[in-house]
Amino acid sequence: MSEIADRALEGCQVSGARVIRWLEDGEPRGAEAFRALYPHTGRAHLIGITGPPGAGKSTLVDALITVLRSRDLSVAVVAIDPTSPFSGGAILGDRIRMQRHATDPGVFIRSMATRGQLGGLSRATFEATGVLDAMGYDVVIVETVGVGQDEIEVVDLAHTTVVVSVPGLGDDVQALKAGILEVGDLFVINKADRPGADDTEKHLLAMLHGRAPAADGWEPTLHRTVATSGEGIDLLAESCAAHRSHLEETGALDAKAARRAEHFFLELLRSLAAQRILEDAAEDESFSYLIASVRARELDPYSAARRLVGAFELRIAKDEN
Ligand SMILES: Nc1nc2c(ncn2[C@@H]2O[C@H](COP(=O)(O)OP(=O)(O)OP(=O)(O)O)[C@@H](O)[C@H]2O)c(=O)[nH]1
Ligand SMILES: [Mg+2]
Repeated sequence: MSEIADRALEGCQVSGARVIRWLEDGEPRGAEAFRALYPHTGRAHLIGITGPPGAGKSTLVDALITVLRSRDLSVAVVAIDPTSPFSGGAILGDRIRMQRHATDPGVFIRSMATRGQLGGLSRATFEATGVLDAMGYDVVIVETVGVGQDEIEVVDLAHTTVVVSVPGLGDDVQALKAGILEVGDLFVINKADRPGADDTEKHLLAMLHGRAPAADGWEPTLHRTVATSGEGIDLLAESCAAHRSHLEETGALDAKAARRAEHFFLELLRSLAAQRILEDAAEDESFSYLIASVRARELDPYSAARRLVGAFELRIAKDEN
């Protein structure tokens, strides 16, 4: 087993961070370390937290860390910044907001910029959370801004999904995408110290009422929090733990884990297969001819893609003979 994986398994944060970086960069030694770590995953409680920009998600995570630490649980956080082209703005903000936990060895915070990520957001997140899980963290939190399908997918792949909204903006609840409402297990109205929390709660309840009941029978819970003061965070942490127990008791946890593993496998397969075919095609001058034909509308993209895959299959068959 690779030495670095060994150290990550012992909880070494420097080693864990290095493996995550290798995986992000698509380095083969990242995959090698992951192979050693993977059998040790499956223990952590994975919590996804999402909501509109500025809803107080990072502040909420920071407060949640405090509560979880007081219960002697170790916590890792993956904060995903979907928009910033460089690892600037929001990432720096997250680091500062969670700074007071920086020296606590039971807390590990990673920020991830996902632009240009090979294989997409969910693959990068799966890998990072897998490493953190294997490192032995009791709780692994993923924070994403709830803006796109990718982000919804990421939180949906967690065990427990927390959807954060805020009072004030009348349309805020509507601004939460329908898809996000569907995947939420716990709903939080943060900044409950601001006016309008009652209205937001009414809106949310109405929307949740119209939702199809969860297959595992979980009734979504609604929480009011003031992340900046820690108000309501204890109950939120309790509800997260209750949801995890519910998943365990109903067998839904195993089903979720299976779905997660399959999702990652298929995504990886898609990206590796595409990569392989493209590498193969790059050595062939007919590739640029195909692109030119599509551009000139002499050939449609479907036929071009099929031809490319067909040519790849032919070459494979030839190599085998
Ligand atoms: N009044 C009030 N302000 C809050 C509360 N929670 C967070 N804030 C403030 O809201 C601002 C945004 O907080 P963040 O935690 O960065 O929000 P975020 O959702 O992580 O933001 P992004 O990651 O950029 O989308 C900060 O100035 C916080 O201090 C709250 O409960 N009440
Ligand atoms: Mg944030």
